[in-house]
Amino acid sequence: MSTRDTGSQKAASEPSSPTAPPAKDAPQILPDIIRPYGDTTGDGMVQVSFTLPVPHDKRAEGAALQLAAKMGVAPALLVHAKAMGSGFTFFIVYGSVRHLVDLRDVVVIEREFALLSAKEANAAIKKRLHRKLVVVGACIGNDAHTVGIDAILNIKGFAGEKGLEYYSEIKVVNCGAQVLVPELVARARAEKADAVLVSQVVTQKDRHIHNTTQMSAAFREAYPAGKVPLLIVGGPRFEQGSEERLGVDRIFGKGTTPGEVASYLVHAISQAGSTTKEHP
Ligand code: B12
Repeated sequence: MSTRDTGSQKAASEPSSPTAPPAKDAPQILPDIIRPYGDTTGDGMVQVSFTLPVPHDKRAEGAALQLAAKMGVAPALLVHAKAMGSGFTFFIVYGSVRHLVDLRDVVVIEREFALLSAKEANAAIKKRLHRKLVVVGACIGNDAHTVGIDAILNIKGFAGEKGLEYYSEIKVVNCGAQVLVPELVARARAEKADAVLVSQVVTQKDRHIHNTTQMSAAFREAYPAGKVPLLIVGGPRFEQGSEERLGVDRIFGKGTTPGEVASYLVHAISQAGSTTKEHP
């Protein structure tokens, strides 16, 4: 273990002021190196769950503990084991990890645009486009999870915010669930979409990745260069910062609100480069 780790581990396990609690609005001083908290500060305790493809017996439980040890959870306690059908067992293990987290190495991707009210977004769209901004939304592939895209598009909205249908300067075309990519492209062209909003919730076998790359490739093929609508994808399990790999302009994750999406749309159409994305 490095000197830095040892010192910081000490910092992580010792409260900075054991007697007087910090003043209510005093800035909290965080140590650089931290470990998970279980029963006591810095004890490294974590809880992990997984399924192994073996019937539930003593050997399966030993296998779960072996995996935990190889993951750095040692000593590990098997707190739950349950047969999942005949050939599988679900486990929960609890134990201490040796790993340390260096907060200085954490990269935070900050939102690159200002949050606007619906009124501000409408005014900005009117000023920039002199017409309504058209968004076409869908859940593609065989994904039937429409709650997420509906939360963004439908007037009822999400988390106390109204959806994009509420915005007077946005025309929303919601194509629903299980839309095939060629159908989505055709609809986007017919509606002269400025932005295409796609939802992918099912991630089994990386289906969300495959569907999204297939979708972005189809749009690039169907539109002249520079005329492709903004391609926006959302869902709870996309990797932040993987836009380029997926061929999309923006990814939105868990907890996204309609206001964030509207603000991003305004930001994107206001960018200098967006002049290449004139209404097709
Ligand atoms: C409701 C639900 C269903 C409903 C869906 C009803 C409907 N009309 O949508 C029904 C019962 C149909 C269903 C079916 C299935 N489901 Co289901 N379902 C769920 C559940 C419980 C909630 C999902 C949800 O509504 N979340 C609430 C919304 C608001 O959150 P969200 O989708 O994340 O959306 C937010 C953000 O991600 C983002 N966002 C999402 N999309 C977009 C798009 C854009 C453009 C933007 C900007 C933002 C954005 O904004 C939203 C608001 O913040 C989840 C478990 C869970 N707790 O999440 C499982 C879950 C998603 N389902 C799952 C599975 C496996 C299935 C089935 C395969 C089950 C089966 N064996 O039949 C089928 C698949 C059907 C299909 N063909 O797709 C798994 C997926 C596992 C995986 N990793 O792929 C989950 C995670 C459950 C689990 N733990 O196993 N399901």
